Amino acid sequence: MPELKLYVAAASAPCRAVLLHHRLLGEHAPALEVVPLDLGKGEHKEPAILRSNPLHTVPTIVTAWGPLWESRAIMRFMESMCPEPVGYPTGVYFRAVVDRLLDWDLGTLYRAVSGIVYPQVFRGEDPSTEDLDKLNDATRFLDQKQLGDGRAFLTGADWTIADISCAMTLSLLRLAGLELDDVPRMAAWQQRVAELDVASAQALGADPVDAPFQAWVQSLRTEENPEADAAASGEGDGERELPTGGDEHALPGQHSKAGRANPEGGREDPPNAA
Ligand SMILES: N[C@@H](CCC(=O)N[C@@H](CS)C(=O)NCC(=O)O)C(=O)O
Repeated sequence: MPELKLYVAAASAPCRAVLLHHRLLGEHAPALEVVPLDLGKGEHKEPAILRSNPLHTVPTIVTAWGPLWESRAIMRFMESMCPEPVGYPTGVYFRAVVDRLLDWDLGTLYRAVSGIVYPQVFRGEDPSTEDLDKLNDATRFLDQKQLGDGRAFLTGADWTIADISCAMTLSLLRLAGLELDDVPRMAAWQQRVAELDVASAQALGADPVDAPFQAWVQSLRTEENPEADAAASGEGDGERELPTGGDEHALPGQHSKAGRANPEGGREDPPNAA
């Protein structure tokens, strides 16, 4: 019997963050029932969901103690449910640096990314120079400051929930077909997070968490260029709504043993986590 019930829209960035994080918890992961919602059909506004989350956002998780929403809070909660934290360090400073990145993601990176992507995808508006400057400031910070010393992940050799959250936020740029120049370290780090997704999916015999999002990106490309992409993508219905994915993207009751990229790496304060 799963201890936790997680409502998701499978292509949503914060939902993918929570789903990928749960997979990466591996054998430590609390049992989870994943319930896909179709936002296009308003399923997130059904009375049962509103009773759990009056703000009707996904991801929302229902726990033995009560409901919880906000992806970053859910990931911290999941870490607390594990016998030992996996992607949330124990060292007080190291943990605070992860919290700092999560706060920066929510307050700065996500705003910079969504300020460009959503007007473009949903209203066909081109980004302003100011919007692009904000995005460039954020991504250059990641590339040059956070990853500038050649570390594999944002705070060191191992992934943390800050990597998952920031990478999922940045994935939204793919909706706008926006590829950034001059951020090679950031691009390589994004690839590392993508590889965590692929490896944990393979361990489960499941699709990567990215798959429904990839399908959404592909459907937008098909709308823009139906002839070129028809064969590759199948049909697009012209609706620009967040797809929900289907049951095939729900997590099975097993957990990946893929775990952290560097399982031998420490969780205590390292000298250079900032
Ligand atoms: N900051 C929240 C964002 C949650 C959010 O806005 N989710 C969107 C999907 S990406 C949603 O639920 N939209 C439907 C609604 O707001 O009614 C998080 O990280 O969980």
